[in-house]
Amino acid sequence: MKPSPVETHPKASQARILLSSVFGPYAQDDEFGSRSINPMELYHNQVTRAQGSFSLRMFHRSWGIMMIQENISAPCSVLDFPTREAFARELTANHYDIVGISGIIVNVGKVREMCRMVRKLSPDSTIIVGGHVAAIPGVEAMIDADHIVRGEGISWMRRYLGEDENAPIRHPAIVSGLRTRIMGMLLPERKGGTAATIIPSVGCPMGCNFCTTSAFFGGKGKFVNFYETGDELFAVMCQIEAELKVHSFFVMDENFLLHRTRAMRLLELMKQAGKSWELSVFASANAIKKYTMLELVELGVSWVWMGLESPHAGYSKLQGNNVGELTRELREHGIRVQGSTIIGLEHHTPDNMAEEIESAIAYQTDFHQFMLYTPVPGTPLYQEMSEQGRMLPDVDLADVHGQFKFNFKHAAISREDSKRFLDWAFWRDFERNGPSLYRMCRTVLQGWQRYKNYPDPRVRERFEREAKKLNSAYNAALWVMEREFKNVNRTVSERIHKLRREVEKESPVVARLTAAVLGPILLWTTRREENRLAKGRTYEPPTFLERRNWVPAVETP
Ligand code: B12
Ligand code: SF4
Repeated sequence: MKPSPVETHPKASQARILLSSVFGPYAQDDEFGSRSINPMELYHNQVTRAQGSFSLRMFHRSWGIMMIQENISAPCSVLDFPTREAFARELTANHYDIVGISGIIVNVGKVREMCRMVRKLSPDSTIIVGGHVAAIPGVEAMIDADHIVRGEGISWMRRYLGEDENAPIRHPAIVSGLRTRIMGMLLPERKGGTAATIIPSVGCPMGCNFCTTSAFFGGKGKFVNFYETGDELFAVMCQIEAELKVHSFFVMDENFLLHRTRAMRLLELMKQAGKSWELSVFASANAIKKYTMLELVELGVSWVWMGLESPHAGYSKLQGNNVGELTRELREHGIRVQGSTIIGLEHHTPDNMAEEIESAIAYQTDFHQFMLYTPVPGTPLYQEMSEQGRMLPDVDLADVHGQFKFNFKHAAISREDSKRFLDWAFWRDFERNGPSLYRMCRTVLQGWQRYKNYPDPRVRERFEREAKKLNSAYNAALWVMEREFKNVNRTVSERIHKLRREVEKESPVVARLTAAVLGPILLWTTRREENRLAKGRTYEPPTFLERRNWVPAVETP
């Protein structure tokens, strides 16, 4: 190991840098730690994975390295989702002084292999590894890197290159999702059609014991703000709105609503400028309760990802909140809710587990993520479990992703049963509540009916935009879901039918016409997709190579 980088790289900002995410393919089982049940997808990995052809499929870029690239002045390439061959090709086609590799804990085997490849193919390069993989205790002995960076990487990299680490953060224009696919249809990618990702901060001060993001950026009471004020955030959002022609933002901040002063200032500026923006946010129940429903609606909050955990678990973010009532109220105001429930908390037993799952499902959230209670290296929970001697010794880190089996000894639930309960939760949610796409349509309709005559034109405009989709493509999708669900759960099929009738009441001609014309096509693509999935079809993200401040290397004679 070279010494810790208090000193700068000898070439400082002249150093040529490659930043890469770990290599694919991802949705397969291999020796480097890819797992077929752990694809490079958000929804299909951990939210809608039991929903077959109705599962929402999409990819997200590696925003950490995109943020670093945007905020340094050195010539820098970002290679995202490479194959091993593409990584090798880039290492040999260009000379890089620094190779930065970004990974999370499950990817440690790939990070190890990439370090090995750099040493072989580009022996003069300095290897820097960052991202959550750096939180593994003893990682230094597992991979051959020169520097392993824990926590926030922009300031570290600026420091290493001798640049001003406190300079304002520039935000790259990031399209939040790509290659979106549902019911066997690849959605067209038109400019402005997909939300932009905005990253106001990293970390979360709530410090829940299992939370790896919170722990990685300092733990309880700590986090790193990229944009402190509503004014700064508003300016960045305006810039990205202009660049990407979006009015919808995926706000990648672990607990956006916790910072009320910033959010309320943002609302004030949005009102002054007449911005009819939509925000998808992560927020804990205690943070949501800091706002009235009207404040949330006016702020454009249209989708909330919130931890439901379990009412009996005692997390401070849930204290004093009736989560069931809150999720219902949000949906009644047109705010889609993505609930997140943990399977295998300390108080769970084989006797109460099914009941706890049933009550979580009874909230009828639009989306529902289930995750195993997982002591992840670097978290207080991991520390505690290790001290109690409860960590299972032979679990491959590639399997510690919360969607397989316990990696610790639970007081009452066996490792095998952990998987059974988890799989059952996904299946039961789908069977009882129907496809998330239907549930989302239901919430959108409630919002539209409630706010279509609201005095603030920004709010009306937002709900109108959503209702337009409901009256067209979504209604055709409802037609298909109603048919297909007849065999799964007749009650759900009838509920979908009722919703479709309501949608058609709002817009009798367009909605009926689209269902009649587009419905049969969608039915065909849905069934074709179902067949493909049954035969084992998986999806992989494309490779990206993007250069910034790039000048071709000067050949030395
Ligand atoms: C978007 C996302 C994804 C995307 C993939 C993105 C991608 N292209 O890799 C999807 C949805 C596909 C995904 C999948 C998974 N994810 Co994910 N994901 C996230 C999420 C929500 C945002 C990441 C992000 O961009 N953050 C903002 C950026 C700015 O922060 P950052 O990435 O941490 O980068 C900063 C530093 O870490 C550092 N840094 C990062 N890279 C590098 C490189 C260098 C060289 C340096 C110096 C520094 C550095 O600098 C950056 C700026 O400060 C995070 C949660 C979170 N809030 O971060 C989880 C998170 C990273 N995912 C996580 C997990 C567990 C998974 C999955 C295993 C799914 C699952 N079952 O939960 C899969 C694995 C997929 C796979 N096969 O590899 C965990 C990681 C846990 C851990 N300790 O390893 C997180 C923290 C969520 C959580 N709290 O559990 N994920
Ligand atoms: S509130 Fe959510 S993001 Fe914050 S520490 Fe708890 S689990 Fe992590």
